[in-house]
Amino acid sequence: MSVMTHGTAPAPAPAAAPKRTTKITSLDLDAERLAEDLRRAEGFAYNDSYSEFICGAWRSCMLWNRSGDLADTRLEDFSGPGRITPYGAQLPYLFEVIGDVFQTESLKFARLARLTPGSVLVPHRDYLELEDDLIRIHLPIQTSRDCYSSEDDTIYQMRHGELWFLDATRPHSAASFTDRDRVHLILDFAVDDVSEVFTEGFEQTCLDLHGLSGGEVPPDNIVTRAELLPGERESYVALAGVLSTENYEDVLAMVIKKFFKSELAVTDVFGWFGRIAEASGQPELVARVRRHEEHCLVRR
Ligand code: YCP
Ligand code: CO
Repeated sequence: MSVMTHGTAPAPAPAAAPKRTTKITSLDLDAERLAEDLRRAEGFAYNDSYSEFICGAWRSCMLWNRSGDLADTRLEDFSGPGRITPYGAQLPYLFEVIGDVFQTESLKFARLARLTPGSVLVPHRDYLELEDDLIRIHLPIQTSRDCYSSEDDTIYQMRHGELWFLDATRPHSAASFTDRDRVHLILDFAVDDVSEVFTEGFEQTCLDLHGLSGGEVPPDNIVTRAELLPGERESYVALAGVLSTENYEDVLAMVIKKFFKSELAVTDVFGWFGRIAEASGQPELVARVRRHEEHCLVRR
């Protein structure tokens, strides 16, 4: 029976726990069963949706989505639970892990994402095109010490088997400097707080949820970068001399790679790239950079 009476102000909602990117725990993955799923997933057809956020290739396939149809490759608003796709059903081990760890009633999307060697993501914010933000979980299932992630101005590493909550509403990026695909399982849940995504069994055995809200990237996962040297920015701005429509993505990739290796702020990525475009004297490229920046970080 409802205790709400007409004219009574609703009780104030409890203050939402801060959402900060956090390592939740390390999963003890079964190497053989995971390898079997990864082998099967090598044969999947991946799509290039979201190529505007990529220099190189970040290819994904849906394991769970609105329709259960592999052709629905983008995040979208919908009500009710997500449905497993034929690819999701072909990965018995990952299916089991997902079911053991998460309350799948609120799971909207599950994807496998392959970041190919040498590729980088353009700093971007997710969910801008959706009505509501989702709760994003990452599980790296094939990665290396030469793969990096970023949030705001922090560079960090998500290591194999670590379960992460990502605040995908903040500017974030990734880079692969290795020679094989980085593969992550990426999950999106329609809940308000990350503490709501886990099964009770998992919470009891694996989690101290008190440490979770208000968490942050553990110092051990943070990567330190080289100090920016005098003259380096100018050397990059000199790429204005070669910038063209055809190598737009290549020059942007160079700036993003510099961000992962030297102490730039994330705002410097489009800052430096915009400066390169301006110095090139090509107004159409300046406008393209501004549109691109807005699409990635402000609105779409
Ligand atoms: C997403 N972030 O999660 C986006 C697009 C790169 C990563 C592609 O949908
Ligand atoms: Co993203």
